[in-house]
Amino acid sequence: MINAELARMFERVADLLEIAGEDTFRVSSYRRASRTLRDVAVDVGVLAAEGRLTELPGVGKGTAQRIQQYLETGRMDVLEELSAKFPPDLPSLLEIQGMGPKKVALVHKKLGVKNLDDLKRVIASGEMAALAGLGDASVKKIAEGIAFLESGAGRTPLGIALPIAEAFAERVRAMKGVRRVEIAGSLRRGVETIGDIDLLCDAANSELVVTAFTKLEGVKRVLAAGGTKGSVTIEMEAGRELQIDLRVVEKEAFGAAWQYFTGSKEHNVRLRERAVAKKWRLNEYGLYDGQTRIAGRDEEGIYQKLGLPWIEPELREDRGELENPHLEEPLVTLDDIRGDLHMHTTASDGRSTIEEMARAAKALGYEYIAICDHSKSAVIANGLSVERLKEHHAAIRAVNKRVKGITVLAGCECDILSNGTLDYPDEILAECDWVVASIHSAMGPGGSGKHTPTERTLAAMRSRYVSAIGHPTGRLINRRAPSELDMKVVIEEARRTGTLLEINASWQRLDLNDVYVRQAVEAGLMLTIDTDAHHIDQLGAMRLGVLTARRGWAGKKNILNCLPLVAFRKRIAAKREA
Ligand code: DGT
Ligand code: CA
Ligand code: CA
Ligand code: ZN
Repeated sequence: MINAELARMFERVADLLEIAGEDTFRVSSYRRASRTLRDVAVDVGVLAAEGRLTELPGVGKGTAQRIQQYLETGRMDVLEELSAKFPPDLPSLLEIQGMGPKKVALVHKKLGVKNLDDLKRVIASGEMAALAGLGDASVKKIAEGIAFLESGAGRTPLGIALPIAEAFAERVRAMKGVRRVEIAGSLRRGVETIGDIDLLCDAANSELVVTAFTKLEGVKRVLAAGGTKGSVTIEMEAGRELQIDLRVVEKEAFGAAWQYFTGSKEHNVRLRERAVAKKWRLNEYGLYDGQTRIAGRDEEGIYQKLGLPWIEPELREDRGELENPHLEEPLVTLDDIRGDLHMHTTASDGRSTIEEMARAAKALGYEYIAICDHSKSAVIANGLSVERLKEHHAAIRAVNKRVKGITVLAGCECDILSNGTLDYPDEILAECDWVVASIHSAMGPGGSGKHTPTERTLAAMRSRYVSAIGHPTGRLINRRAPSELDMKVVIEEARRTGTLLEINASWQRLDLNDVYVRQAVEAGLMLTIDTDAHHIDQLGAMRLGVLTARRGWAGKKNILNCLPLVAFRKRIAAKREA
């Protein structure tokens, strides 16, 4: 869609302006425009035709003109002029942790660095550390940033891949003669990053479908187009490509194929061993006793013949699901979720109002939400002073009265400062219905001060007013490594103090991750799943958090926001009154 394309272009302009050393006001106006374009559900092309572009938040006259120019001519002067000044791969260096725009400009100017390979070379040769203003420590951090980036290289975050896969599945479903389309692979298992998208399809004429698939709008390259399989790529940000595989399989083998291509490979290996032990064969066409196919039409049949209940895709990682296939209680589902306890509004760095959030959450069927804007030390996020928090809470309570059918709680996301203290005094926290405490600063290994992230987290949990710890490890998928939290200690203290740990469902975070969720669930801990939405469109991220929870074997009883409001309130009060 044109919105996403324009959003990418403005993002690029902002990056290049930063490298060029332009003032931050101009840079952030492009970033704002980019974010708006990403978020709005209406087609910008339609708005432009109606002359209504400037109605969008963050889109002024200048931006509107640039959008118009691009829609009319397919070019954008400002981007072309800036692009001409720098090598094309230079902005991608900004993705490296520790490489800000000043450093990118510096290594480009002084050392002629044009791309990642150049950067690695000047790090290895010591030329970079010798530059004035850069020390060994900062170069070491950048080297670590590169290693981290490369460890996840080429993998697409779940939250980006999922809607793309669903859109393609829908388009294949609409083709003539197509009877069924399903998502398989790591995406079906809800893995946090995706190597490629795998689609399965049952159709009357497989060649026709494969051909039509390779001709879908948005396809960049066709890697394969055979009788039963098509493989294409689509373009992602920074020139990256994402592969989509489509396999057409016969109806009688659909279950076997779905099982096989869902994986994981490790799970499949173990399952095949069970088949071999019975002197059978298991492959993508079915389960065979000699030449006879004894299962394959559906997944249940395969598992059943192998003496197993059907296993949830999110568990298929060979992490004990074959030894202990019977769950005590079903995994949590999106339907079980009754509220969302972490979201921002225009009062701090969000882009929807309290009332918009309340109405959108109500439309999702929620019983309650908590508005949690940033606290005063979060300056770049427009954090609230005590005075502003009080006004904000009054506004939240007014919305709660006005909007019927949902309870809107007045909360905050209180920074955990570098010495482990909280950003608001106790008497202010006591006025909040719900407090998420999060680390947003000095997160590096050991933090920048004397206090480690573990110590800061423990200190926050010991406050009776802290209901939950937000995004506990602070990681950003593919961008920032998790802080070195001693999770065992954190979980134990969470249990002792009655503090919740959050599964932050934002696609950039998914923090806690699946492995830590499992650890918490095994310790009998309760967790929350929250979207940290900054716009009503982001409330839908809840399903990503639910997938992560399911990968950690969490049932409804492990998730606080599956409780009805009254029980939920009791649980919070219990910690305060303990
Ligand atoms: P990805 O794409 O890297 O995120 O991960 P997957 O799990 O989607 O892997 P992919 O796309 O290479 O293959 C899809 C599934 O097909 C995989 O989960 C299991 C199955 N599969 C692929 N290759 C093999 C194999 O060599 N042996 C077995 N047992 N299964 C395989
Ligand atoms: Ca895949
Ligand atoms: Ca694949
Ligand atoms: Zn937040």
